Amino acid sequence: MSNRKVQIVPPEEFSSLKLTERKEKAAGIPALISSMKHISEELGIWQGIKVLNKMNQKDGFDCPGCAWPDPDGKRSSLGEYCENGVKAIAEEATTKKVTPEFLKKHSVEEISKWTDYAIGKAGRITEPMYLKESSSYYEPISWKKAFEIIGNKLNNLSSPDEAVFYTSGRTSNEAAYMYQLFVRQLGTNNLPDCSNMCHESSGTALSETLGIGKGSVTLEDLHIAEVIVVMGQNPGTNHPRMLSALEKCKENGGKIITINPIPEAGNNVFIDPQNPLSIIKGGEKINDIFLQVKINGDIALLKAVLYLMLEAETNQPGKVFDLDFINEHCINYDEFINDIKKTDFNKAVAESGISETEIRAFAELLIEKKKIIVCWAMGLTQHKNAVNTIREVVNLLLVKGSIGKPGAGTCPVRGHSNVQGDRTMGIWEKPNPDFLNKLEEHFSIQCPREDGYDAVEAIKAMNENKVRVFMAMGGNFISATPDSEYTGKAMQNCDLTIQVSTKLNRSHLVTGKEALILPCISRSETDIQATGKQFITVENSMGIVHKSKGSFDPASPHLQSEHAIIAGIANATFKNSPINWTAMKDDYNIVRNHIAATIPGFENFNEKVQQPSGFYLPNGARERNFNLPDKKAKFTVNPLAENKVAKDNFIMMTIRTHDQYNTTIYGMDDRYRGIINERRVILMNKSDIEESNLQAEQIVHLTSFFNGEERIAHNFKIVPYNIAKGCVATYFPETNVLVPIDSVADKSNTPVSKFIEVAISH
Ligand SMILES: Nc1nc2c(c(=O)[nH]1)N[C@H]1C(S)=C(S)[C@@H](COP(=O)(O)OP(=O)(O)OC[C@H]3O[C@@H](n4cnc5c(=O)[nH]c(N)nc54)[C@H](O)[C@@H]3O)O[C@H]1N2
Ligand SMILES: Nc1nc2c(c(=O)[nH]1)N[C@H]1C(S)=C(S)[C@@H](COP(=O)(O)OP(=O)(O)OC[C@H]3O[C@@H](n4cnc5c(=O)[nH]c(N)nc54)[C@H](O)[C@@H]3O)O[C@H]1N2
Ligand SMILES: [Mo]
Repeated sequence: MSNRKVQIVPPEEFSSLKLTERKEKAAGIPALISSMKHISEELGIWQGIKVLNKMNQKDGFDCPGCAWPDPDGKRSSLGEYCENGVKAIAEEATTKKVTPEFLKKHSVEEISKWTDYAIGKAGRITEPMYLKESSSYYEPISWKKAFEIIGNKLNNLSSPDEAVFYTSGRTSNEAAYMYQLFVRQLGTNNLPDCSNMCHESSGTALSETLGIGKGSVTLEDLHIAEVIVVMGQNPGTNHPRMLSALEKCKENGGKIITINPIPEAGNNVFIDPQNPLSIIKGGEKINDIFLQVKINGDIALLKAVLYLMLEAETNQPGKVFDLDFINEHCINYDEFINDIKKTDFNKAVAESGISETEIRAFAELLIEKKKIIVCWAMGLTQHKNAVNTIREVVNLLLVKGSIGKPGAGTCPVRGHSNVQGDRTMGIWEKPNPDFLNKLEEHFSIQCPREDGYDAVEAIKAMNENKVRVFMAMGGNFISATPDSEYTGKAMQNCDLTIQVSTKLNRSHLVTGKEALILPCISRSETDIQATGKQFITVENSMGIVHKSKGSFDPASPHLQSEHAIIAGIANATFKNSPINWTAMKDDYNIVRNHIAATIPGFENFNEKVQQPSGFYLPNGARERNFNLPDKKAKFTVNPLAENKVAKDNFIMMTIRTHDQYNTTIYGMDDRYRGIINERRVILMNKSDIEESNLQAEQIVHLTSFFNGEERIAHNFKIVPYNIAKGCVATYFPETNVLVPIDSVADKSNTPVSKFIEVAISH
């Protein structure tokens, strides 16, 4: 165990809270001002504008923010980005630097006492750095030496399964492909990724019911849908460009329903900052119906609505459900209908937390319409019964025949900009055997066949001393994972931890006995290899693969691309390799040729990718050609959720502010929610505050309960908020310390970050 005394959780100290009005409206002039503030602080206004002009353009680079797609046709000359895309790029293109001198001055113990905000603001890492077993200070190391240390350690393991290789979702297709290939050549499937904590529940539910773990809609479908339901998602903050699609849908007469324990800005009114007319008009009202569901009351709500729809269908057969579609394309319909018939309607209404009148209005809308899209994100996926909830979403779409036709379908809105592509490239701890066969045949290697560890399993294995080496291709494993104290100690059991990173974060401080930081170039930067300037590709939330090419000078001349880093490690690990790693690093076209030969849908990759807007990957659900037995989609039976907590306790969800990208804290404000300059807050319903004899802005402590265990986090200020009764919200990652490692979703093993039973004390 590493004996450095580092702090695993962020300091429990306050900034200085100021409360303002909650914003009804998203974007508009305040968004422009906020973006420009971040840009000028991090890289200066002129350089900033130059960078922004290249973002999401056909000849430019893909925004490192979210995975929302770009328009297929003309791109706006004013720029294709949003406020939070600007912050993402400001953070990446910052001129601040973490140099060897910086790390000589500040020990890991010292930095670990800083807030995540302060750690991130230190800037871009400029050189490979090494933390020796006996030292508290990183020192510079050559790339060659760093690769040798890794190669030696890997070659001395008693089994390749003693190494774990994590991926965060920013990694390009080409780098992800090389990474998983390296890991499989080494002999393990230990490839956990951020998906395990994110949309794994969606992938699990969709694969089982529709034969593909991805969404089925395109951007155009959103524009022409009759109804879009947005569940468990905060697009105004996390996918701001989605608001333009919702606005287009409304212009075409569509209705928007949002289902959330809190009314998020932007679900209400959206002002397109790139459209002067929209600014003058004061924006579009986006939302038609807002249903303030209790946390994890979604499955109850869906069942209540399906019950009412079935009633209407029984009265007018064939008028509500699409029986032709059901007969031709689905199985298990009778079982599903029997289950809905048996639903205790009043119980379902009560558990949803929504009034019967509102549920009836929602059902009426669905009864009438034929083209329905459901969008969702973490509010559905991070629950114990997440897979069941998403399967119920699929049931709703199937009865309406709302899959595989224009204006209808599933829309799990992805997080990281290439998280979907990484999976397509084989970053998965449970690989498909056909894919492994292809790799074996194409590369003359032997692939391991046993499933590897996912994120939670990897942490438990570290805790049990079964992992000697942990490597992360991006991300911030320590802060993103549940049960921070447990995870931190587990990580410190490793002999060597390796982080391929752009910016400093807590995972560089809470490490194994030895640690390496391998700094890489970022999306917006030029990548020059032996054969010249390279580009990379990414896959967005709608399965479109397209090019991304950086054009700015790397933050430091010592940086390497993720591809070169993987090739360097592979060359240092394998003596007589049948795979030519150097050729791949010298020319990414060669990587793409390998991808073309081994992954369906990528045939002629190097030609197809030259199309300016990229190309669509095959998607069976989109064509009603379900990749399941008999090519049929499957109805499922899903019980109501168990949402019990002890009397006086609350259900807590951990959410993102408007000023962060996961564990990267851009700033201290949550502007749309009117919470300024403080992250240690707890959002609470006014009547709950009164009934608990608490007060606004009072300082409280939180204890979480699970399976007889307790965890505690101190110092949060109460913010009265319009949140469903019995529910509270805090920010991720400050409260990850309260998320129990064993509290995971059934089947997907995703940490339950949106349903934590807590007691509030003072
Ligand atoms: N600017 C910015 N963009 C991002 C990110 C970021 O941190 N910053 N992160 C990226 C990543 S990796 C991801 S996965 C996505 C995350 O995007 P989101 O899923 O939008 O992110 P969260 O903040 O987790 O918000 C969850 C939403 O679900 C609601 N919710 C919570 N529990 C429930 C529930 O039980 N039922 C319902 N119906 N709603 C619930 C919350 O109130 C909140 O509005 O965004 C991506 N884009
Ligand atoms: N309690 C709670 N926990 C959660 C969640 C939640 O809602 N609640 N959400 C979960 C979700 S949805 C996700 S996706 C995970 C996120 O988990 P991660 O993906 O592990 O975390 P990030 O904060 O996105 O990682 C940020 C770091 O990535 C590095 N980085 C940025 N760009 C690049 C790049 O181009 N290359 C490389 N190599 N590195 C780069 C930087 O060093 C930066 O510090 O967290 C999960 N954890
Ligand atoms: Mo995510």
